[in-house]
Amino acid sequence: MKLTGAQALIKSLEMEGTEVVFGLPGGAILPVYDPLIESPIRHMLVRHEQGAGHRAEGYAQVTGRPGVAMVTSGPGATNIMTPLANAMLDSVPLVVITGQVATSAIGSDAFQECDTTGISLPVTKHNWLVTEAGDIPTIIREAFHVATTGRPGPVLVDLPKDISNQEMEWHWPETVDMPGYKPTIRGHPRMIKKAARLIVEAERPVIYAGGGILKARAAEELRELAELTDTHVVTTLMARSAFPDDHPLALGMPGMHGNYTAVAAFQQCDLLIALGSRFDDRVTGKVSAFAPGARVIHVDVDPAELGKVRRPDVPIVGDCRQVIQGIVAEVKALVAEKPLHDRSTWDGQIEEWQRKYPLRYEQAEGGVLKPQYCLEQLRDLAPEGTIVVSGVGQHQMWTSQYWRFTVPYTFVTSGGLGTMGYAVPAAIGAKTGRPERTVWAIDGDGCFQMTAQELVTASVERVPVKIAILNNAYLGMVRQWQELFYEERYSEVYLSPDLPDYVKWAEAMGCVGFRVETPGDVAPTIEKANAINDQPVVIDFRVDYREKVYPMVPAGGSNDDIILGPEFGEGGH
Ligand SMILES: Cc1ncc(C[n+]2csc(CCOP(=O)(O)OP(=O)(O)O)c2C)c(N)n1
Repeated sequence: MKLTGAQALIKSLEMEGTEVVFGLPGGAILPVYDPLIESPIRHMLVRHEQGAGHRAEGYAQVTGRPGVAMVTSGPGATNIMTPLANAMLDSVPLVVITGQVATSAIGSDAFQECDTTGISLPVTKHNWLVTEAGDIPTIIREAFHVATTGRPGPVLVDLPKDISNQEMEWHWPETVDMPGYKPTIRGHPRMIKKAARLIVEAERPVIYAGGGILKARAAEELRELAELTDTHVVTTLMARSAFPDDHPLALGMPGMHGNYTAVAAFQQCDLLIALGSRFDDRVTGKVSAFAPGARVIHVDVDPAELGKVRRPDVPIVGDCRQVIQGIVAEVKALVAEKPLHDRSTWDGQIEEWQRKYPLRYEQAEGGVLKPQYCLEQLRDLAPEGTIVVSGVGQHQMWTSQYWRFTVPYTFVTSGGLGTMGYAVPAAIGAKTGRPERTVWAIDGDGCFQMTAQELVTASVERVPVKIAILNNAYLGMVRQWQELFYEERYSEVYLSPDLPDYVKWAEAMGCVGFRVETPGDVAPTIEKANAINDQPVVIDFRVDYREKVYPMVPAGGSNDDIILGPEFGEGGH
């Protein structure tokens, strides 16, 4: 069967089970948009290519399937670089197709030409420039394979216009053969045995669960390991929802804005069991002062992570799910002969920290609206299985702190890159992937202004996401740093509470808009929003601009210098 390169591309995407493509056409990708009309693949037309990339990420994060985006050459391609970088740091499987100028024009500064493979090289797991239409099926097969196996990540396929128009003989490769790419999945049995022994013998162990747990679909295994070994679990920002927050062994988020107990448990533990986590600086603070008395077991599918920041005592390269299963089996064998080390003193210490240093804020009745109060109400009124998507800033930290995640894959956020503007498009992508779930985006007013236009698509395509703007009229997180570390010298952080008018803006984009100014209005308005299921909804919560995120470990400082905040009397512990 003869097909054009463009037809072969669409057919290859279909063969890979692609359900939806997020994108925006232009000159160089025009040939591919034509056969898309006949394809069963749904295309969602975005308003900015950044929106296509983040949508694909939101879709991938909640479904576990790769997100697919398609854009044109030049500015279309450069506009999607931020999502690629975001997906690279958060290990999100993405397949991005970019149009390119004709091969004869490459290197001539042609209209809308840019070196897309060059620009994207450091922010993709791999990329391809197609030079023969006949290569398209194999390249697409490989692209999906690389994006979804080992440590997942974004890949890019750059497709010149003449190659899209070139004829080829259709064929579909049954297998992928990439001799240079063979991720290690099964952990080393000797290391797994060693890890199990350390866990059984530890007096003060703690599990440091990272985003890799979710990527490996290992939430069940994590729970089994924690319960079997009576070990508390700290979940990083990227691992929130991987372990139920209502579980007695759950300690919540560590790091710069982690809760006291999670941070202290790391500092005082004698065994740190790092599972799919990467010792990010926002978690460790000053590395030399991090978990000083701990031996470290580090499990990661990416060998480059082992020893990158902290040298592990037991390094295990492998898929978290399989490795945890292996550890569980070994632990069972060991405890059949000798019980776990007594942990009652350690458990008692953890309980004491939890009692003494909970998260705290004060919502005065009828007083200025606190962002944490809005979040608690959103959480308490959310239907079971609600997916929460956040932007980046104070609201993101409060969301992670105050939401109670009980179902895996219900939190979607930009962790590694910290991309403002992520929430609105990622929420639309999440809702597209899980239309049966309620999807709430918790956004900052600054973030919202970066990508709000994507709500036009949400209205047109009937994707009824819900957006809660915690509107503090500032670039709040930056304001917080200027207040604490720059002697309240506020520089370029004021935004205004009512310019733009978020309700009118929402309405102009085909959404329902609400405004909430008092604590008493919070719950009734959320209930109204929850009842709307055929249109996107935006709530503009006018919250206290002075509220700061605590606890806080100042950047570069030791985790021992955690500041609890004014509710505890200013100062450390
Ligand atoms: C694209 C981008 N630009 C700048 C920053 C730096 N930054 C981090 S948080 C923040 C403020 C975010 O403000 P807002 O969305 O209003 O959220 P808030 O912190 O007030 O909750 C800024 C500017 C960033 N993370 N991303």
